[in-house]
Amino acid sequence: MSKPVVGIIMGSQSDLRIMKEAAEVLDELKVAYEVTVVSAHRTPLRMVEYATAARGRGIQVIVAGAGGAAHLPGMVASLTSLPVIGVPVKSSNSIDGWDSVLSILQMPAGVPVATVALDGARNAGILAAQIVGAADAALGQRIDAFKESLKVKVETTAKDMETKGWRSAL
Ligand code: RP5
Repeated sequence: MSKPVVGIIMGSQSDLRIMKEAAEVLDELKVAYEVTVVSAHRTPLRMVEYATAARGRGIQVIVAGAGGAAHLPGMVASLTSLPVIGVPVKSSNSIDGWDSVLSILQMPAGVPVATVALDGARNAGILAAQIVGAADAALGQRIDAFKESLKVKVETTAKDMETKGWRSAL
């Protein structure tokens, strides 16, 4: 396995059921990553250590997921010049998910976090791959092929629906 270029972190082990989707799509796209738990509230010094050391270890993008009072992505973004993608997680302590969406989305000027949809870890993984792929032609080609497969899937479904009737698509 080559050196990780994407760091996937989450506030709690309980976020893994969602955050694994970022890892799974990075596997599909053959992008090396690492996965760990870093809690902004329970392990603040570990968060500082992780965020400040990540670039030096070769990480190019951080995907950070958290639920409830979701401070991890924003705080990590405040500590590093690496791009940070935030995943709001609907967790056991979420009111309805909006709490973590807004915590991650509404960052102050100067400290951006690229926020994906609630529980949108798969998109976070794809976006991380696209960021790395901007300067990696081979990865860029794999992402193009991935996007092409999405197109073919929709076109095949549409054709089946049109020719075999909508019931065939249920
Ligand atoms: C957040 O609190 C975590 O990111 C998680 O989504 C949520 C609940 O954590 P646990 O109580 O399940 O550890 O900080």
